[in-house]
Amino acid sequence: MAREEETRVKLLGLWVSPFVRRVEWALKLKGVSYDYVEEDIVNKSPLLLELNPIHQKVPVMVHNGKVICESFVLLEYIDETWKHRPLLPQDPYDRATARFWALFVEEKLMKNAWIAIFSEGEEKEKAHKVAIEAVERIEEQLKGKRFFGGDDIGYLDLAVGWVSHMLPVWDEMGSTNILDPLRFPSTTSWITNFLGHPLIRDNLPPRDRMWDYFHRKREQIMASRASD
Ligand SMILES: N[C@@H](CCC(=O)N[C@@H](CS)C(=O)NCC(=O)O)C(=O)O
Repeated sequence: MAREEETRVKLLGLWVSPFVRRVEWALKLKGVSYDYVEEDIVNKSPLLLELNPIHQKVPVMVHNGKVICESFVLLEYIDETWKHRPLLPQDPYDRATARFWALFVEEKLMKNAWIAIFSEGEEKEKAHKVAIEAVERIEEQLKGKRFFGGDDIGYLDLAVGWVSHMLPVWDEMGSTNILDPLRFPSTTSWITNFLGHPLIRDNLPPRDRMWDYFHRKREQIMASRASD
């Protein structure tokens, strides 16, 4: 890989963002060096607003002057630009399947696990049920495998990576026990395998800081709901 090309990557991110984290993992797995710029998403910088005027969200990556947004789009861009150590499977059907599950986990598990930590009563029960059903599906995908794609970390592991370190924090905060290790042994083993990878282990948001961050967010959401 040309050194010149390496230095031309800039990533706008937020330390706690699962969307940013998956992009950072991909860059690191590929050995691409990049300049990281931490954003304040409460007071967005003029640079963020200029680079991602449509969604105004991180991650945003700039490569050789070209701007790319949306974490799943970025994972694919990174995989296609730096072709060594592929992240997506080679077979088209396997690629389609990995993309399908990445979207499924985002829509069903991430959304509902988050709702379950600050809601109550029927709303919490409903979100909890959908989240558990999503983990049941993940469990089926992982049976007998170290990682989603087999023996090494790939696209789907990075897409679902937040489940390994963020979901346990949410689970504890919301007393939800979505990741019940007795019910989901394959998912629990995957978490151990994923977190055991040196590149992942060394690139995780600190647990205490995550706790404080989500605790504050949860309080804000609950207060604004109470005043509605
Ligand atoms: N679908 C986007 C989601 C990105 C996203 O929601 N980023 C959050 C940080 S975790 C953000 O920038 N939020 C700012 C806002 O909502 O205004 C992706 O996968 O990149």
